[in-house]
Amino acid sequence: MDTVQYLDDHGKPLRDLPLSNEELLQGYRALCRARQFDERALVLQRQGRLGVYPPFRGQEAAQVGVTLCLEASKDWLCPSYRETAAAITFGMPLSKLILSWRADPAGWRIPDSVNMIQFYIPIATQIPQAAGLAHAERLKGSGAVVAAFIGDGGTSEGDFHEGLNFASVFDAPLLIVVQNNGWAISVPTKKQMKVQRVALKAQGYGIPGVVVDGNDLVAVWSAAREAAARARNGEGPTLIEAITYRVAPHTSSDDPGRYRTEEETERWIRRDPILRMKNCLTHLELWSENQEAELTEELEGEFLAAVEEADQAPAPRPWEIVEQVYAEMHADQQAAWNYLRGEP
Ligand SMILES: Cc1ncc(C[n+]2csc(CCOP(=O)(O)OP(=O)(O)O)c2C)c(N)n1
Repeated sequence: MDTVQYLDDHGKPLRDLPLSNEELLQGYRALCRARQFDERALVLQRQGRLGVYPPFRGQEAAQVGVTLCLEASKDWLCPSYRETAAAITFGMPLSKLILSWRADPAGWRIPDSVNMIQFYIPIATQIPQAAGLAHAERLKGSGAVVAAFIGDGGTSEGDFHEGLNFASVFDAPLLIVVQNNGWAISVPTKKQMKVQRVALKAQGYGIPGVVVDGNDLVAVWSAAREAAARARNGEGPTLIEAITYRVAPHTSSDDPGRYRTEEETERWIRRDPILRMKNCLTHLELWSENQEAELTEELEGEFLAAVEEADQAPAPRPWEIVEQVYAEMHADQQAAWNYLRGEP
């Protein structure tokens, strides 16, 4: 299968780009904003100010490129734990995300203006839910699309199959974005599946499957935009496989040195999506080091303000942990909840 690519490994455009200069700049800023959060979040985690954190370094373009095609108050985002970059770009307040990765229930309450479902931790459970959500939007005739993210390992789960089949037969307006980052914790993709490309699995559901260079923001954005247009037009789901790499550990608790080589990681660091995009902008004479310095300062300020806001949030209370779990509680659950609240 061909891989959609617009930038070479150094960021030089290979052909005319399907994005305006404003979009290219918007995309680069969004990438930098995501990385700023990710780098700082790891520092907070090492200081004991976040819980376990799943970094996304290296995967920014695969997430940002898709999310920039969505409207936060109309479309839906169903992210796995790896998609903090998508959540940021979709409009989740940074302070909420900090609280969320602190396991503070206040972070799990998503603002009404952001149509995001909370990060899915059980692998692939987002796919049937996203398919149902997309089907519901189609029945309502809202014109909304749903983007669900999943990793390469997640495509081995039964939920992935059921969700894709359902979405396919009902022409649900769904984008299934598989970030193929080469690893499912310590399991390499070649031990996970016998097909060479995850996108080939789309044929089994009779839907289009597209392979994109996941470290090329322009490629991801344009493929996602086409898929979203098809979905809005009633033409059903598309599977987008974004080839990328998790430069960071699986989570802040992982030691990737135990299962992969430094050479492999170094190779991907040289294809860094942000560096490539910066080189692209520089090549097109759209970006300067002064602008870079200004942006860095702005993003640092934004992050520090978000940490301050999160730090000022009231301490979570024990009963909040189940507050958003049940629409209606069984009598036993209600009794346990009342007990936690200190009520008879
Ligand atoms: C149903 C389920 N099984 C197992 C796990 C434990 N687990 C957490 S992450 C992970 C690997 C997922 O790999 P992949 O889907 O490739 O996503 P990535 O972490 O690379 O983004 C596993 C097995 C889980 N969270 N949920």
